[in-house]
Amino acid sequence: MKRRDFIKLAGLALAGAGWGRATQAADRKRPNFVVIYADDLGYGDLSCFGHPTIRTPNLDRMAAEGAKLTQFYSAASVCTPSRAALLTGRLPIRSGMCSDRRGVLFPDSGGGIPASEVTLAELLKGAGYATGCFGKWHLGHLPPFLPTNNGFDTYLGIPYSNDMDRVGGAGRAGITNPKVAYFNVPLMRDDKVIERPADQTTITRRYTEAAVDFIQTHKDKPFFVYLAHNMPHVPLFRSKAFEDKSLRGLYGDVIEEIDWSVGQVLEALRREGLDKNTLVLFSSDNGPWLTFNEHGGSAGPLRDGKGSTWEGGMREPTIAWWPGTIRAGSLLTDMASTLDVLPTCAELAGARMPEDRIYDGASMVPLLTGTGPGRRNIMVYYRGTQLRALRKGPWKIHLYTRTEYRGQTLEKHDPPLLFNVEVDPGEQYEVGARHPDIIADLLAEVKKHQATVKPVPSQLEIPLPKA
Ligand SMILES: [Ca+2]
Repeated sequence: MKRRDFIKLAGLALAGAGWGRATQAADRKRPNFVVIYADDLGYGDLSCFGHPTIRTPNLDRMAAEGAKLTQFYSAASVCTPSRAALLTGRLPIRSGMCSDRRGVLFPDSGGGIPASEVTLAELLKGAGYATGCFGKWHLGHLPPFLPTNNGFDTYLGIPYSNDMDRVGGAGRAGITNPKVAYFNVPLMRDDKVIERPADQTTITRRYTEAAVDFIQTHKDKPFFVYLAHNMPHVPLFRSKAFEDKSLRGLYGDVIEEIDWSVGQVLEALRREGLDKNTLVLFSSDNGPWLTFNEHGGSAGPLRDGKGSTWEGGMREPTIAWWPGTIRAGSLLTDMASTLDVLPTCAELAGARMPEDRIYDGASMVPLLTGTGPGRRNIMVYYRGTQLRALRKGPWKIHLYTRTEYRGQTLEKHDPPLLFNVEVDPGEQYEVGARHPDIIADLLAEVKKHQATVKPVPSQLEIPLPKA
């Protein structure tokens, strides 16, 4: 089904369900959604997740008023597939938004999110929501793939990573030392470039102001805000007000500005009286970029980071906030994933999910509202198109491992490595020899999952069309 037809159909379905001419009173009953997505933030980089020197009072308050999710996964360990999974509710292998040759989309990429995918924004727009995207997109920078052609009413942001379009300074020093290189990345409003290079020192602040402005403008109807910061992906930038403030140095400054941003958004919701009717979710697209040493973050107790299918690559520091609905101070240890966000929002918005495709998640409404357990018992860990690990309950097998970005070779494990990631979240103690039955059970789950996968052409390998 084409997207536009889907939006029309979704609108009709809603009309049938009584939402079509929803009064403002009825509309107010449907919650707003705000998804705040950091870039390369590690599991251990917030005070409320144990960082000893980074101060995040706003996120700490958000967690105290809401719920901390300690076993929440991104569906990939790098940017493009992770974002595709969040916005489609489907594993990137189903949409072609992953590749073994190129981990993510680049400025010389000609592909992007396929028109056949139904994004969360399209689903909610079809249900009458106002939709705004502020920040990093990374699902294709050519016109058909931009946010405003994928369900968002408006967009302000850098369409890919902030270390792309580099001018000068080869190698790592070129990324971490602003004196030797700069990044000629565009800042776009809707489908137009409005600034190039984007001034990244003010980027976190400007995304925040745009998101707050959108909330104020759309306070009388349901809205979806996707605030996807470009930070703390290297190169690191922060505004004047945050320079040299954090005990953690430059990286800490950057996180503390993101924390300020979260405070601004939550304060805007309180000010407009929307706090009791808005679900806010904070998470990160993948783990810390460890190869950048002190410019990269920390996965805390978890093993490894960005690019890896060890826990530190994909388990993210996640907070859900909805005063009056999510019990304040909850600690939710059930497994969940960005793949569950679309089904959650669909249920709460009364939007019907398309039935012609496989979804890889389930609604988190019971978990978040305390009315039932989490519905996720299995998580699969892909790198590109390769399934490298699978978790079922507390058990995780690794079929392949590789510490990414450090020149290690891929290791195949036969029999697979086995860890109990609840007893041993740091994946330090391999226990396969003691549990051949558990390995056999998880291998059966691998087979079952793989039988559902029909690989599609990779969007990440399509070159830019010649001008
Ligand atoms: Ca990332």
